[in-house]
Amino acid sequence: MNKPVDTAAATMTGAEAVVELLKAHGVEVIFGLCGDTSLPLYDALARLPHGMRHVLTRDERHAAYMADGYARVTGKVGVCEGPSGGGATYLLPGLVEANESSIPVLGINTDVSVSSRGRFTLTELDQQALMRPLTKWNAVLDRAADIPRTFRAAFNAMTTGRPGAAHIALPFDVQNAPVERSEVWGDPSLGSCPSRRVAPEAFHIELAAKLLRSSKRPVFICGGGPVIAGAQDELLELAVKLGAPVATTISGQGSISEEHPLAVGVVGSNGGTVETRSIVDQADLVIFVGCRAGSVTTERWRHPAPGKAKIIHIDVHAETIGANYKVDVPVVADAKLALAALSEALSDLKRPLEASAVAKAKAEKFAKFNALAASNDSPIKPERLVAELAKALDADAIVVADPGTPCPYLSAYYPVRKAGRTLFSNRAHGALGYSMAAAVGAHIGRPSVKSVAVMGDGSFGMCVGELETLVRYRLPITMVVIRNAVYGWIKAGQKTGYGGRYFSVDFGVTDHAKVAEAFGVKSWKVENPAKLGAALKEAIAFGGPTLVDVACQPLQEARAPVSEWVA
Ligand SMILES: Cc1ncc(C[n+]2csc(CCOP(=O)(O)OP(=O)(O)O)c2C)c(N)n1
Repeated sequence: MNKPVDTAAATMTGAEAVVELLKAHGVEVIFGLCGDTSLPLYDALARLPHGMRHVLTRDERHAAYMADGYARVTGKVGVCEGPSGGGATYLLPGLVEANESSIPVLGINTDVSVSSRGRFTLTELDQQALMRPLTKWNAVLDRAADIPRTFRAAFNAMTTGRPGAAHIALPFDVQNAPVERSEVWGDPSLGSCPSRRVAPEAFHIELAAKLLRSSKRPVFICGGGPVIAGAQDELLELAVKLGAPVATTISGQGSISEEHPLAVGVVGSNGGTVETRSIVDQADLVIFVGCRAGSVTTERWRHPAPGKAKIIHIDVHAETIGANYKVDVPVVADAKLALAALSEALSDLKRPLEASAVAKAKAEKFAKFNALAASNDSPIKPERLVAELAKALDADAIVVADPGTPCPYLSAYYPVRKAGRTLFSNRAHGALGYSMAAAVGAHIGRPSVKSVAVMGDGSFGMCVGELETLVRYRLPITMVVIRNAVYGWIKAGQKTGYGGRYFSVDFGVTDHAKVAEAFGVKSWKVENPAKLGAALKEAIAFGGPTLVDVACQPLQEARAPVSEWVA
């Protein structure tokens, strides 16, 4: 029988305080998996009238990826939880991905009692040390009185400055100890990102505006920052004013509609092409916006070539600026405020919308793509799959791409037809097996649109257990599995960089459709390219989880969109 909650009492338990604090920060959903040390927390979730939904997963890794996908499409903090020991080590991959991708995700692991520490207690683990290098902020609670301020600090850290992940370890006895009810309060504005915007310094805006006026061929390269900051309108206004092309990283897709005449598409060694690279090479000024200018985006810091173009770098995280390029003007600020301030400073400027170089680059890029996308070859070419997916999905649909074939091909050629987050990938660590769970989170965050996960068979092997979760909640998510029986991306690297000396990259063929059917997922198996479009459309229209197993050309035999296989 449920134990009644005494709301008149001056204290509540630590576990009850945790539930109240999540609610107070606007949390609507928690993804997680139960354990011995989590029993008080689960009991508080069962008893309190909090209104939050708990999504029970089959693996903590996927609970964290779900929280990540949810946070990416809503801008809200994604929350995941698991028990001590293995629960913490399994939650970790999702937390580190979110943290490095600047996505606000809170991981909570319950823990052995404070009073049991150092006594060879089952599952004891130094969660403080484990999570410290992987999260923006983390704490292990030693006493219940610290619960309220610890949760408030975690939400503050996740949604201010550069967003990131936070982790809290919640010992068993701390969950049962009393907390003053009057201390249990939260600020709901800290529940979404960015909760506090940092304005740029006027001096740097003046300098940047001067440089923009004098430049002849400015080019924007947008990372994840503009989408996280909701700066799409401000970016478009400034780009149009300058007549400047807008390129993006993979995480930056959605900064601008890729159908806009100034939108270049993705640049870099994963999703970029020689044509999109040429636009960067023509620039006399590059404006990095919310972008780390990392190895993939810049093809190992060669495009733009150091010293060739002047650099304006806008980022909310001061340390990012200048980490990779000598910067002419640093602008430490929220992307939305910085771009708006630049537009204001250039309010008199109206350059003609000269987009012929972008149009030429896009035409050349898509001429090559379209020729391959029309191929009736079997196994099916990745280009054909991307084209059929684009035809089957509307502009609002969310597509999550795993590493391997999906990420570079989708980011290069799948048309992001609207500004905002509709296509994404786990670009920080690129761990295989992300897309299925991230699509679950995305669906829960934005249930009115279709969510699709595209994965290789390598990725499928790393997330297959989660199919049961999709069936249990009847989630209308479509999974597309690229069947090629190989870790293709790596085999392609062995081909291009190591003289085709293939070593330990091939594995056996799995009938993914049959596996999925065994879980209760409606499935299709496609070998014939002529049947692919219809299968995708049926799967997408079905009201529950679906999977399409597609026999695809292995990456080492395909024409890659990428310029090289080196990250
Ligand atoms: C957890 C993890 N282990 C290893 C890798 C290294 N890796 C990158 S791509 C890739 C191959 C992907 O194979 P698959 O999912 O079958 O897709 P394909 O490349 O064949 O399209 C591997 C092993 C990784 N990204 N993540």
